[in-house]
Amino acid sequence: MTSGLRRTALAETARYPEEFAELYRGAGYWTPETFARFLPARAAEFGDRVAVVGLDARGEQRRLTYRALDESAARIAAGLAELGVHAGDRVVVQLPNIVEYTEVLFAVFRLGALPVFALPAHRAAEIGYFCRFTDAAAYVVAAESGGFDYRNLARDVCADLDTPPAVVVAGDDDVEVTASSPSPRSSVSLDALRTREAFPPAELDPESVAFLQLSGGTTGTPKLIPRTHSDYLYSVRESARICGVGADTRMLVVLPAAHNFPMSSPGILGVLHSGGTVVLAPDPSPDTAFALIEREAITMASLVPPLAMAWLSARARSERDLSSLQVLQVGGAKFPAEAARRVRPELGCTLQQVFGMAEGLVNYTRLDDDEDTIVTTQGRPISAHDEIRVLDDDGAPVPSGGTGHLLTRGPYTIRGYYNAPEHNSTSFTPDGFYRTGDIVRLAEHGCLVVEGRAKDQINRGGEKIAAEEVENHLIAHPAVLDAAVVAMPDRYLGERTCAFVVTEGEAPKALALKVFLRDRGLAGYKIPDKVRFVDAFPVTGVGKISRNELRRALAATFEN
Ligand code: OOB
Repeated sequence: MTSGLRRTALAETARYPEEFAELYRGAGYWTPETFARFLPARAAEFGDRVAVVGLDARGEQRRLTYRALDESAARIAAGLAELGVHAGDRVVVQLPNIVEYTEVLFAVFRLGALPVFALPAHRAAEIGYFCRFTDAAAYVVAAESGGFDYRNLARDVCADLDTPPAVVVAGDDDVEVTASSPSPRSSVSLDALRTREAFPPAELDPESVAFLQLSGGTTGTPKLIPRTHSDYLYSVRESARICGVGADTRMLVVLPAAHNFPMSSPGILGVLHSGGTVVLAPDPSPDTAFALIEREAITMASLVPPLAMAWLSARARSERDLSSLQVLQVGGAKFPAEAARRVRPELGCTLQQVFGMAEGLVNYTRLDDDEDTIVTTQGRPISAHDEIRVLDDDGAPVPSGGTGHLLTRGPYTIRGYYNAPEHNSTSFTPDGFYRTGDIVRLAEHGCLVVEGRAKDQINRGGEKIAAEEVENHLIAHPAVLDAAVVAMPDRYLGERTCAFVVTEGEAPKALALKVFLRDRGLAGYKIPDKVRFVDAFPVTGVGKISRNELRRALAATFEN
């Protein structure tokens, strides 16, 4: 019953007005294909080709053909169904870049259940929220990864929930009880689910919600993004075409696989759509990546700017043969032109800048653009039906070539966040444009140049942090009266976070505040890099904290 009600709510938040739906169907953008049938169709077409290469949760090297991947997904889907996961249910998936990620993803899709894409860096605060807010039926983790035990995290999360999800563990599911989580909860190993019979692909409405993606966010709690089969598949197909992805593409996935960029721009889904091979990198270091490029004859990879810089500086010291690499995509944060210019001469491949957002709109520089466009712009939209507005602070269009707020509407950009009516009323215009919070300039040939950001978010090398979310956690400390989190410039990451804090009584040490946030279960990348204690905040004319003033103060410190 609850699940049925929730499903209706989900369908409502994701609905496009009929006139637009008709337009997108009529243009051939939205097709009847769904993610439940995506892999079975590719397995029929590409059966014995290798779909995925990577380590599994136990560290064993695996190569899965399209047929083998589809068979695994079909059996895991049956196992999940026996656990009580049904079409329309939500499944929080938190897996590192291991082959099980693809098996589980397509198992959940096949059932018609909705993955909720958590990142490996998320901890109890985020995961608990996702489980509660989406009323998750299951939560899938790896036993251990990067020195962190996700079984303990699952137990901590479940202990706090009235109706905990079924926990599925990839890798060894031996229970290890810690002091912080003394009551072990039942969980099941992914391998135990594999022994079942194949589950048939669900029959789904292609315009229904396929999954919930995470927003970088600007608010106290993360927002969830409902993407439909039709809208997302359109962006995947078009991205694959624009980026020249085909059956010969061998893509290295370095970024966390669940992020929108490596998943769909054109990412894992674009490669699997086209019959190519996805190679999952177990860690993002240039050494690991270069060895895999050589061994697997990688043709394409996608990176955030700090990793691209790390590749550039490691290249000179490396003996590896990178000659197979044709395209290096860089996005998620602004890639400085000076670094962009070095990609072709030093890495021997074409740079493609990608400016996208999990809410929808993705821009690419085209592979045949002139070098200046590739180096100095963030590309142009995927679709002829992506509508772009650049507006001044008062909402009036800026003159051609001017800088302003980017708003967008189109065939794969959402019309609202899941279950967030208040936030939606400010994040979207009444006629359905999404306010991206990005400040852009429309350059020649319709290319966008990202000039800044108006939203209260920190972009820490591609990882997005909502200022308000961290501030709320800081204010929960008994000695903290008020907090303001802002970005400070950083040579390597582009930005890092600085928390300005007003305290009462004896100020805690900065380290103690960081430990406090960690103990509250906040993901590591959201813990402020710097904490500054101040007596009071500068305020704006209307009495709000002036973040601009704080940013200026920080920038001045860094110039000295
Ligand atoms: C990607 O998606 P999100 O949802 O993690 O973050 C979106 C935000 C954008 O609004 C913008 O502020 C920033 O990230 N951003 C960039 C950028 N790409 C993203 N800022 C400057 N230059 C760029 N190239 O980050 C994402 C989703 C799909 C594909 C690529 C990136």
